[in-house]
Order: sequence, then structure tokens, then C-alpha cells
Amino acid sequence: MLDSKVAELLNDQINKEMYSAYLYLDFSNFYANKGLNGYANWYHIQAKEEMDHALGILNYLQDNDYAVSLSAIAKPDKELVHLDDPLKFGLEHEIYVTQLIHTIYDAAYNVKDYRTMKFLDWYVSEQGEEEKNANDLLTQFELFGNDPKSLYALNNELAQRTYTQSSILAGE
Ligand code: OFO
Repeated sequence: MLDSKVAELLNDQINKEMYSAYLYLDFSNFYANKGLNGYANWYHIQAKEEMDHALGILNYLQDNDYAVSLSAIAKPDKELVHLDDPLKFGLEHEIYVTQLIHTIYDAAYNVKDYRTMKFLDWYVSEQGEEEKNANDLLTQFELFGNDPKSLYALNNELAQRTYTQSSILAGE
């Protein structure tokens, strides 16, 4: 039986992960409209991964006999103007999500909920990777994004990204 505070935080996190997916779809649309289909592809796949993260938590709550309750997903509210705006907001957003995951981890730790801590280990590592990816995207753009040929090459590189289902759902 899950502690009610831990379960509520996990339930809220489903919404936060779905919002992340929405936010990244918004970034993808921005780049598609700018003709940068590689960047659009990268964020489209990122959105799918975020949905996997949401489903991973939903499954965990269901497996632990918690009645999941879904709430409305907010409209992405970032004003995107410059080509690097999504990259900056993306890094900021991942740092924020890391804090959310750590808050749930703290709540689980406080009630000695070792099962949830073990479950959240995957999300803790994933956030480390995602902060790094977001930081790398921004650094590459800062280094090369102002040169059209380099931007063309970067965009082509990002077009190669393909989706693989997150391992958090591998048991499905
Ligand atoms: Fe859900 O992985 Fe980052 O935000």
C-alpha cells in the first residue's frame, strides 16, 4: 500500500510528464514552421519519450492498487521567437523536472517507501541524461548555430534520431 502523499505526488507527476510532452510538441511545431525538420524530429521523439514516462508512473500506481486520477494538461506557455529559445527553455524545464522527481524521492524516503525509491531510481538517472542532452543541444547551437552550413549539418544530424520505447515500459 502506497503512502497517500507519495501516491498523490506520483499521480501529479503523470500530468507533469504529459505537459512535458505537450511542451516538446510545441517546440517541434516551432522548428517545423522554421524549416528545421531535424530539430522538429528531435523534439517530436522527445515528446513520445515523455509520454512513456507518464505511462510508466501510471502503470506503477495501478500495479500498487492506486486509483489514478487524470487532470487537464496545461497549454504550453513559452514564447518562442529565436531559434535557440526552445533549447534554453528545454534545459530549464528538465532542471525543473529533476527537482520534481527529487521531491517525490524525498517523500518516499521520509516514509521508508523503498519500493517507490527503487522505482524512481530510473527517473533520477533519466533526468541526468536529459539534462545532459538539453545542455548539449544548447551548447552545439551556441557554437555552430549562427553559421548556416553548420546549422544545416546539425539539423541533419538531429533528423537521424529514432524513437525507441523507454525501458521503463519494457515490461509491457
Ligand atoms: Fe520525463 O523526462 Fe525529462 O522531463
